[in-house]
Amino acid sequence: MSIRAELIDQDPSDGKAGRPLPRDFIWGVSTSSYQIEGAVTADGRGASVWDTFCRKPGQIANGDTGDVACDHYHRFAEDIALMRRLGVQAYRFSVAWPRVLPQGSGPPNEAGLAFYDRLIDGLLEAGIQPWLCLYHWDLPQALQDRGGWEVREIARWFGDYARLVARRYGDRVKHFATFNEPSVFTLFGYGFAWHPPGLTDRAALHRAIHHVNLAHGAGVDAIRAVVPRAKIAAIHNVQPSRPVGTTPEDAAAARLLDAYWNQAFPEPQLLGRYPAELAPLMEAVVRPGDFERIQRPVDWFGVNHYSPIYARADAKAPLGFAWADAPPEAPRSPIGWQLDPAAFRDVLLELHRRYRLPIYVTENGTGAVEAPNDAGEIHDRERIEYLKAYGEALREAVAAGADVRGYFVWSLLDNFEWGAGYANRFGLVYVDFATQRRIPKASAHWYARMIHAQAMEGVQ
Ligand code: IFM
Repeated sequence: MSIRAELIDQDPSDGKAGRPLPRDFIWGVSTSSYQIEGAVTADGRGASVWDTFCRKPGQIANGDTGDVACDHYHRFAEDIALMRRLGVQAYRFSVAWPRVLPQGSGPPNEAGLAFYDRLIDGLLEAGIQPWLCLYHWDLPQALQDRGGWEVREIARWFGDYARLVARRYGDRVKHFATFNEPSVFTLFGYGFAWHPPGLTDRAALHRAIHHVNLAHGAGVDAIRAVVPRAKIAAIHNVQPSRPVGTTPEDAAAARLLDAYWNQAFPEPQLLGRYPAELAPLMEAVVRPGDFERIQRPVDWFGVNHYSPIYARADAKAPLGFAWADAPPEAPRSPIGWQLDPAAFRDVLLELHRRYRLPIYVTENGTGAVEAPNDAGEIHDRERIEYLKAYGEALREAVAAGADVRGYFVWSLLDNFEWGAGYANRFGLVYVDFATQRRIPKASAHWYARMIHAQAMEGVQ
């Protein structure tokens, strides 16, 4: 990418602030299958729960769907070229389970598998490491019809899917993640009805949590058996959970949200137990031997971090608490998410202290409602400021001892932002969804320059 002086900040300390990172620190970008691929009926892909959910009136802003998204399925080579020009060393993407197993289990779809061959080969040719995530929320609808995450059998279905993927790509992919943000798709899908399957059912939520944890263990075992040297993890979203008010009830609500959001998956997966707030609630679904099945050795911790979250006590809500807004005086991003880089630093330090695994930040970034100016450029200064501030927080955490080894911006491209549809843009690269034209934003130029400066520092 040519560095366009008028589009980048001239501060020579951009995002570096003089604190050294490990020499082999990885800079990357992240995406996910349903959010970018489109081509939802191409070449034998089966339906996913998101295809179904998007068709329910009122669920997605503007009635948007992932039917076309960024058409990455057909334009992946152009997207790899964009990454190459950014200078990223790694790309985290997810495999669409229904593209490779249209019914979720049973016969694989060769055309779907071949798509990821092309993607992985293209990345390797471009010198970019493929980091493969098995599950970023697009469950095959056929498995949802058989009970989805509520049935225990899904751990075996997921293990079989993981084995298929590991066998096919394990010769070229070295970094695998089982799940992306399991707490989001379980809590939003079964507690708040904001994601598929659209339920507010506490017992169903607890079944889903436990079966995702069992599936994680089965997935780790399947990948390890096929690719013994693979580096395997799960990716968790971790952000401080805060009470919106000062009452003891709000404090309890924040503790419960913390348990569902930050602990329901890492604690059993890494420490072999549910957190105290959840343990009694999970008793009905946990069977003898389950924690041994769940707590399988992993190699790294994937953390996605955006903003603190807030809870308010609400006795009438299915979970006993409501999702709440940050205080009005809190600094916010253009789409209203609280800005708090110190929280990011503290989360990294706490994860290091608690789990003692190498940490990779697999998502961090900020959303905006954006359009090109008359010159066709996107001057996303707020995103650059965000990336600088959060980059500095990361450096502070590393300087204080956190073992953080990589950072992936969410996201490479503007994409389908779930319930917000295409309104909220998180990309370093702008996507004109009418024409599929890609335009690197000022932040893309900034990120390229920062990665280049880091590389230069490393060779000195
Ligand atoms: O777009 C999402 C992504 O799918 C999961 N993490 C948060 C991002 C921004 O909301």
